[in-house]
Amino acid sequence: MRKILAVTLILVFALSILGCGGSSKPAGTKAEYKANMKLTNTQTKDHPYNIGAQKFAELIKERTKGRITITLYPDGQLGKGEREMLESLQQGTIDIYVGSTGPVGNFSPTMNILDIPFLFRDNAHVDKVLDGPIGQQLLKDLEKSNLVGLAFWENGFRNLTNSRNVVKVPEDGKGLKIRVMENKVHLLAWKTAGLNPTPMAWGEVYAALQQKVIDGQENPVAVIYSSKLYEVQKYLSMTGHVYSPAPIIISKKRWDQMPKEDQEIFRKTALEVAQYQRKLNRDAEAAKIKEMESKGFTVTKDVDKAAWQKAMQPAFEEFAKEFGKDKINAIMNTK
Ligand code: EAX
Repeated sequence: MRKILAVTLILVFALSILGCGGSSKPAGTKAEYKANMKLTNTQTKDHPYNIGAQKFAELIKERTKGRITITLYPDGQLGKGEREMLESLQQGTIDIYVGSTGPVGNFSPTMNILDIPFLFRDNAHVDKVLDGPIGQQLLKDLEKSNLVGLAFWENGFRNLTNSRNVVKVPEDGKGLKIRVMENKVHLLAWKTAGLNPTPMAWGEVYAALQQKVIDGQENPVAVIYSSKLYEVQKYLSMTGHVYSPAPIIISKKRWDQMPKEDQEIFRKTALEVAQYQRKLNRDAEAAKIKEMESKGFTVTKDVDKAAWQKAMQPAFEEFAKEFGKDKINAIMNTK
């Protein structure tokens, strides 16, 4: 009996710690609603995700007059990978996520369309699509999975790195064992191009590269630089094969507790920070490449993108079947 009581007390105590701030019922008015929220991502604190997150936390605190505070947990402190983090959002144990769309497609399948290779021409094209009706609908679709999409920040155009040889055309990458995100679009595209892709949570990638369990991986310059992948990789190919948006997503459990006015503040602020965060990411890329080159990283800029597109053609046909040629064209033809 005593044991049961003790266990119950421990459980109640643990739950009260885990339960974080805020009430569980919808708050009646803005003035009553107080919360401390947890915002997480897999990347280091210098990655543009976290710089955007700092700005977001600052503005939210200011605009809610200190009623809502946000604590940042970068560097995978709350989960090894992005899929795991999204599960915690669904359960309501983490409030806010910033990360690639990669694993999001496992929760909200329409999002996978954005991970199709060579879909976007450039940054201006990206902004038009993500901030326009197509992007807004994809964020809306998340709600069916108990996730609320606020805006698209960014990770950036992804590039291939490896430790074996310079890669310009698909033949150079033949059989290369690379880590990909837990995303079936990426998996199929690389397989079709003749590489040997294997899905893995981000938190395991550095060690896997170091121990040569894999030869390579692909990510935007922001990630390659901040996670110091040049220490365990020799070659960077500027393939720019996929653009990785980074939706900022809030748990629907938390969202439904918030008064309308605070929801508005969150949406508006997330969108404002999106402009700031994308710009700082883009402006920093060239200097990061230069710095990595000076550390002995071999950077190949003259990648034959047409050859990669050709090699991935059978995969594109699969994607057209799955997502609809009209939907893919609507993105590609956005001017
Ligand atoms: O979202 O897992 C990945 O490769 C992601 O691009 C990265 O963690 C940032």
